[in-house]
Amino acid sequence: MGVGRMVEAAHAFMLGLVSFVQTPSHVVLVGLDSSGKTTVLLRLKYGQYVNTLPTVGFNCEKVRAGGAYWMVWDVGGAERVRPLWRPYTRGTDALIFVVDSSSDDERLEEARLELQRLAKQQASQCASLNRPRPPMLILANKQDLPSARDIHSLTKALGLNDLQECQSWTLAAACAVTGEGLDEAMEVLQQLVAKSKKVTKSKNR
Ligand SMILES: Nc1nc2c(ncn2[C@@H]2O[C@H](COP(=O)(O)OP(=O)(O)OP(=O)(O)O)[C@@H](O)[C@H]2O)c(=O)[nH]1
Ligand SMILES: [Mg+2]
Repeated sequence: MGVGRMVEAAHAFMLGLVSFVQTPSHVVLVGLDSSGKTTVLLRLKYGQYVNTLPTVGFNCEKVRAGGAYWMVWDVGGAERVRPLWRPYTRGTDALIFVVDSSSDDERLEEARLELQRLAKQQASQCASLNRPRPPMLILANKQDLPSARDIHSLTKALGLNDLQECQSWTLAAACAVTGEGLDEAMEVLQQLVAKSKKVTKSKNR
């Protein structure tokens, strides 16, 4: 075996070891139907665009993104299955709320209501579990579409500034079809998760 091959094999072994040792953060993808959750999950997993069908039930994959390992749970967003978000998001390390940036006013209002409902649910769940609220990444997906709204307009339409102060959140633009913006968004989320875990640790000391 040449030196190059040996270095490659050692690198692969180390990556495998790190992935085995590092506990991945638990993160749940939520958001309205067709916002692009499963496309995001499969892009993170395979690094390419994969065609999807509406999710019935859930998907789960271990991925590496933004410099960290994640166990990503992807739940259906159709109205009748949204009640399932509650058990999936219980005790999670982080949340990703995916929004179709090209939505019309009515769909954005629906997304705003679901987001506010989720934030409230998290507040009461976390109070009962005596743990801080998990950070939330609001992913402004489908930025490739001509009708996509920018971050500023989405912040307003989704009422993000109305989220309570103790909810740590970030908004990032992305396109799951090309993958643009995804890794950067996951890196910011990872920083928020690390901060939140640090606070929990120091509280428990
Ligand atoms: N143009 C564009 N289309 C996207 C993007 N992300 C997802 N889509 C498309 O949006 C449609 C719905 O994507 P899914 O990933 O299945 O949506 P979902 O949020 O998982 O939907 P449910 O499982 O029903 O909740 C598919 O046709 C995707 O190809 C994007 O960034 N840009
Ligand atoms: Mg889906």
